[in-house]
Amino acid sequence: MRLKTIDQHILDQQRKFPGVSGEFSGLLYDIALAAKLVSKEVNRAGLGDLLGTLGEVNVQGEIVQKMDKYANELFLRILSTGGKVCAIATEENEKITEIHEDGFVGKYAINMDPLDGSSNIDVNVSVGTIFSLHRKRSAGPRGSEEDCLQPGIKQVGAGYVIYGSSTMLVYSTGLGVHGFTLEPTVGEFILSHPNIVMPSRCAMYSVNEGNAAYWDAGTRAYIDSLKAVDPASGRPYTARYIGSLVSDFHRNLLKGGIFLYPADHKDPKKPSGKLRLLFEAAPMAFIAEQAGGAASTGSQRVLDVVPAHLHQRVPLVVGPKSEVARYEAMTRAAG
Ligand code: P6P
Repeated sequence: MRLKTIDQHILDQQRKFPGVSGEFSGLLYDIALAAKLVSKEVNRAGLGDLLGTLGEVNVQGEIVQKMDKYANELFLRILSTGGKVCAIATEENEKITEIHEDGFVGKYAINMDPLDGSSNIDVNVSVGTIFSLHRKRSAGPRGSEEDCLQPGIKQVGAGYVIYGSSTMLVYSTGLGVHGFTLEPTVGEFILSHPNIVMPSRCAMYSVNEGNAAYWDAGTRAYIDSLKAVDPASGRPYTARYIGSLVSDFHRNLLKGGIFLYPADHKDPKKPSGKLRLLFEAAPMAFIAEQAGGAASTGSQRVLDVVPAHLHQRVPLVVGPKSEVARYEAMTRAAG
């Protein structure tokens, strides 16, 4: 396979849309640059003063890791330059960051989780960045919350970076899902996983079974069904749960598996589960559907959910279409 960098891939995809400005491509370049810089720090977090917490709590009520703050500030800084973006919403900030540079306002809005799963950094478990791209839709001259508060079906792109044994950037702009592996010695993302298709058969399931006491009956019935011997394979499913969404999602995307963070009644403040619609569920749903899979809240396609507020949480069930449909049927049947 010819060696293709992400820049060349972005250019090849841009050529399919004659007459475009190239701003969207520029935005993707900026995300790739920020990912390289975060990767450098994540991979040496134990050596610098970037492990541990800051003694702060973010808008999610979660303890802010030093790397959360670093990644959040780095992405905001890089994405605020170049005039492509009008507004950025991140999981770390309560409100959007409205962007205008010398009076110029970009055409795109970004929702992102700059460093998802960051509590795993101190124990050297893979973490990730998740991003979701929308076109500016507000009528006003500048970006606004309305530009970030769009249903997932309106995304013009989405992706994630996984900072693992290697750093990979996986994204889709609606033309399939493509994965790039960072060659750290030259600082280039090289196309390593073209046209990723999610296996239609499930090999494993990913859920935090520690929450089982708080699940509804349909979820419990579905998880129990995965533990029974599957007639097709002659064995039960394998359980794999890392507790880092990007890691669990990426493994299931490549190997075949279903990920669930269902609604649970553990925390009355989070009746819809833990994951955020704009920063986690919607971008992952976009990628899953582009790879031939499905993503549901249990009762609704994730991409159809119209967000009510920036930090809205939703249950997320994402994986092969057949398994997501079976989960929906079992939760409906359980009432
Ligand atoms: P739990 C990380 O904090 C995160 O947001 C996702 O990356 C991950 O899937 C989930 O939370 C893990 O949550 O409750 O199982 O620890």
